[in-house]
Amino acid sequence: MTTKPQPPTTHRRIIVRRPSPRLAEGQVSHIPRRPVDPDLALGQWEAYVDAFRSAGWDVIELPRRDEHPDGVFVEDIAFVYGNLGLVARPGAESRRGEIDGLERHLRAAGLDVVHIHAPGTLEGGDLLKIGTTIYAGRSARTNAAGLAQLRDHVEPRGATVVEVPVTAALHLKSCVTAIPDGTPVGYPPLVEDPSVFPGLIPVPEESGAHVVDLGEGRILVAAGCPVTAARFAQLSYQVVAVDIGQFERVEGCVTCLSIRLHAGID
Ligand code: CIR
Repeated sequence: MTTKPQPPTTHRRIIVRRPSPRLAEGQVSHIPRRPVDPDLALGQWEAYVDAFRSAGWDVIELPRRDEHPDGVFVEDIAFVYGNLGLVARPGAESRRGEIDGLERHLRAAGLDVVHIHAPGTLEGGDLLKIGTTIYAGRSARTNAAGLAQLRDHVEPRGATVVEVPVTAALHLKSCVTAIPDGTPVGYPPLVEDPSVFPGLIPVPEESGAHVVDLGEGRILVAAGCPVTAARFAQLSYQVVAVDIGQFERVEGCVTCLSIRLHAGID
């Protein structure tokens, strides 16, 4: 693993999309379907976005696409590496239309845009970026052709792609993310091959494996992983916890509600 920094983005921005009133109809693959309260979800989403604003991030809001129940989970439709914006091709057919119009917004954010094409499928939730290493989950949503196209786009830009099998959860980032110093954190029952991740910190709560680097020593985690949050605080991180319970009901986590444009761990 190398932590050589990528070309810096000048400031921190997130791309988000307001949740659809049909969020309850979103895909669920590894958990039983449960009801979702759309009003509560909207309030949780607003608090999530506010956590970034409070940490100094600018917010780019994509147009609403209420016909897409999973449209709020924008992490899955793009991947950003330096100045490259990769438009994904979701493995879930119900999510394919979510990419419509995305290229324009990525270009407006100053990115060079490329696309994943059929037969490739790839979802951003399967990509974990630590310095110039991109851990790439091969999952039910991201296939070999998608990963080959990813390599073609990022390796000439200096990245190393490390393929990781993912069968126990939806995406790689459902199992493993990383804290800002580049150390991976994972929930052991879901990490199929821990040897892939040097120095992996095991965490005792599933949602504790989902960390967003907010910058300047701050990290965003979901409420509901207090033991893990206390551990991160001991490592001197300032932990910001947000309740995203309504999104967890449709297998979302704290990473998947935004695309981060920054130079940090992602
Ligand atoms: C899906 O199954 O596609 C959505 N219900 C949840 C997507 C969550 N994405 C993520 O964690 N990156």
